[in-house]
Order: sequence, then structure tokens, then C-alpha cells
Amino acid sequence: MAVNDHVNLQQFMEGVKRRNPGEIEFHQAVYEVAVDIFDFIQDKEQYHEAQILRRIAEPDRVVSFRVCWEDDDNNVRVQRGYRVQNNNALGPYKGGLRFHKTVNQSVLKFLAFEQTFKNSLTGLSLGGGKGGSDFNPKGKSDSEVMRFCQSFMTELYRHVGEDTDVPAGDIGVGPREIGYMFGQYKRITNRYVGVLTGKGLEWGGSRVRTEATGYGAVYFLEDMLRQIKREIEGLTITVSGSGNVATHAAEKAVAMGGKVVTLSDSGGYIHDPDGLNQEKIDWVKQHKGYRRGRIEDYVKEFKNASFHADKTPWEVPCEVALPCATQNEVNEDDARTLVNNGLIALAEGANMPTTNDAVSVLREAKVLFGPAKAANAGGVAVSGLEMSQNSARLSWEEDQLHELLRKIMRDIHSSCQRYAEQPDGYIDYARGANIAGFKKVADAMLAFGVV
Ligand code: NDP
Ligand code: 2IT
Repeated sequence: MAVNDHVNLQQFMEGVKRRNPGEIEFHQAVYEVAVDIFDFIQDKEQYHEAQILRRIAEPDRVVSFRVCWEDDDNNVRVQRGYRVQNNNALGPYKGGLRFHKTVNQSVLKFLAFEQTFKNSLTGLSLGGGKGGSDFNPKGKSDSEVMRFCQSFMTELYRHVGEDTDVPAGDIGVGPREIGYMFGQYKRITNRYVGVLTGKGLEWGGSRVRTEATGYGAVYFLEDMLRQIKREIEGLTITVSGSGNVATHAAEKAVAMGGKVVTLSDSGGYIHDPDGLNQEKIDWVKQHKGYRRGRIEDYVKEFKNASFHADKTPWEVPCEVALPCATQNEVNEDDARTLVNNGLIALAEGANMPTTNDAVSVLREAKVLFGPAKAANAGGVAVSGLEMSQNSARLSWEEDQLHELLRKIMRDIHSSCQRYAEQPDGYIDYARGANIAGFKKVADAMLAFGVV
């Protein structure tokens, strides 16, 4: 076979697996996109000839480095840090940093690949990247976290910049970590620029960035439900996670009249049959965020609730599920349970929380499915707005940012819809998001030639 003869999906995936041995999360993310893209480009010679998907599935650059730090007992600790710069066809690399013990190259490559399509969908000028470390912030003192963040940035600063690559938070990286990293970047470079997003409001952060991912996911849910003439009010909703995305998704869903009955963390889930309200959500934000506590303590505070150790919330009957914790947290069995219990919609607040087999179950059951690259794009979208504000050295008003977020999510929904309609009337948002996200990146790459 000549090099440029068309490969089929199976041959393409064999190549991806051969070149990226053992990187199962990366294979999973690429396959989920490739299925739809191979179908879309069947009759579009230019994308085949230029090997566009093959090129997007090969990161521009993977930087991996040693991060040494000293713990409070003066032990020398060694971690691995990464930045995966996947694709900058549409703008500077952009995407979060994750600090979690499960971080490895496969996880960050899947996240950077996904981010490329997500950022394209936002309509802003953003390429795709992701980074992080296998550093585990749990149980570490503030000084330990500070020393780790400083050491991490002492290498990362060479690879990032306000027009090059702009990291932000993700699992285990919130305002505290962004502060330590921004402080170190500023110290090393003597430059005060928007090199990170998710900054504090006093030092260059954007209003509404904290809320944006969770709120955006609920806006996307609202737009999907409208297609079947339903609304959030009165629906029973299960949410997983209890971090930034989960608490803000719960907050917006409750504000819109939904009844949120679960939250979770890596220890298990709480079920509150009375439903959460703002007071309970504020307690969780304090307890999980600032005090770094466990979700199981919720039941000591709110007596009607129960805690279910080592379990996920998907066994609780609901009409809407919002997985907002981590990848592959909804498997095929969970999807069947959800469908049997009357699920009508699932929107992904986390990245790739639903396995490919679970997505097939939802598709077969004609459940509305909001894929992460569309549903959780609100966070990176407001990060993009933070970059604009930093460049202009301005900060916009809260109302204006809420409106912009709402509009961006509505536009993402419309972009997905364009390629989502199936012959049987089902709106396949996953396919719509993949194709709409791909097309912009691909067309820019065609314009740039073979680079
Ligand atoms: P946080 O660190 O604020 O919260 C993470 C939550 O998920 C915690 O409740 C944590 O529990 C739980 N969790 C993490 N890993 C696991 C695991 N292996 N099993 C069970 N629970 C787990 O992170 P975010 O809320 O920022 O991120 C959550 C998800 O949303 C991630 O997939 C992230 O990539 C995605 N996302 C985040 C965006 C953002 O703006 N922050 C934007 C778009 C997507 P515990 O406390 O026990 O670790
Ligand atoms: O997955 C994501 O979109 C994020 N963690 C947010 C990235 C960002 O740059 O705001």
C-alpha cells in the first residue's frame, strides 16, 4: 500500500495503538473521535491526503520532566511533571494541569487530545494542551504544596507563555496551586502576564471562571432538554464528584429547580433524598474545598442523608445524571441501571467520564448525551475570556461574563446540532461535537500546509 492510500478506521486504530503502546485512555479518546471523523471524511479527499486526523492524534510536543521537592520531614521527593502540547492550529495551547496520583502520559495525552476539539467548539482562539503531575496533594501541608508548585513551575516556565501555552486548573489544582505557580512564574521571569488562568480576582483572574464549568454543563443540559420539550425544573438529578465542577453544576441545577440528590468523592457517595439546597452546597464547598475533608462527613451534618462507601451514585434513580468527578466513572452496567431507572439525559461535567460501551447503551436507549468536549467547555471558554481581559489589562463585569458564558454554551449546542441529527430523529451530540470540533482545526491545518 502506498503511504497515502486511505487507511480504514481499523488500520488507523492499529497504528495509534502501535505508536502509543499501553496508553489505553489515549486509545479510547482517539477511537471515540475517529469513529465519527472517518465517516465524515469518507468523501472529503483533502482531509485524507493531508493525514489530518493522524496529525491531530500525534501531539505537537510532549514534555516530561523531573520535579524534586522536600517534604516537611526534609525527605527528598521525586515526582514526574508533564505538559502535552497537542495542537495549536487555532491559538496558543490551552488546558488544565492535573495533580493526582493516577496522572501518567496516557491520561494527559487523552485530555490534551480532547481539549483540542473542545477548545475549537468554544469559537475562541485556543489550541489544545494539558499537563500535570503524579503528585498527590491529599494530606500535604500548605508548605509542601507550595514547594512542589514552585519546583514544578521552575521547569514548566520554559514551555509556557501568554501567547504560547496557557495552563489552568483541573483535578487537584485550584486557586491555591494556581497562586503558588503564578508567583513562581512571575519571580523567575519578572513578567506579569496572563500565563495561567483561574487566577484570583485581585491578581488578574476573571469573574465567573470558578463557576463556569459546572454552570456551563447545566446550560448545555438545558439546551438539550429543550429539544425534547422538557426543562430542568422538577427533575431528579444525580451528580458525582464534590469538587469545583460538581458543586457548581449542582448549584446551577438547584437554582433552575432541579432536585440534586447525590454527590461523591473517591471514598463513596452521599444520597440526600430531601435534595441539596444552597446552604448544603456551600457547606460542601467549604468542607471539600478549603478544609479538604471527606464527603462522608455530610451525613453528620445533614441527618436524612446516607453515605455509601466505595460506590458511585448511578444506582440512585434519576432522570438526569451529571458525572463530574473523573474519567471512566460510568461503565456499561451503570448506564444500563440508569436507563432502566428512567434516565432521559446525561451531561458530562468531567472529561470522558462515560466509557465508550456505556455511551453505546445510552445511544441505543435514545437518551440525550452531552459529551464532555461540548458540555464542560464553559470552563475553558471563560479561561479564554480571562486571557482577553489580561491582554487588555481590564476586568469585565460579572453580568457581562455570565451572559457571554450563556451565549457560548448556546452556540456550542447549535454547532453540535448541525452534524448531530440522525435518520431516526435522535440527536447524536457526541457525533456533532466531534465533527464540528474537528472541522475548524482541520481547515486551519489545511491552510498551514504540511507543518
Ligand atoms: P476537583 O479536584 O475540584 O474535584 C475532583 C472531584 O472528583 C473530587 O470530588 C474528587 O474526590 C473526585 N475524584 C477525583 N478522582 C477520582 C477518582 N479516581 N474516583 C472517584 N472520585 C474522584 O476537580 P474538578 O472539579 O476541577 O474536575 C473534575 C472533572 O472535571 C475532571 O474530569 C476534570 O478534568 C473536569 N473538568 C474540569 C474543569 C475545571 O474548570 N476545573 C473544566 C472542564 C473539565 P477526592 O476529593 O476524594 O479526590
Ligand atoms: O478540562 C478542561 O477544560 C479544564 N480543565 C479547563 C482548562 C482551562 O484552560 O481552563
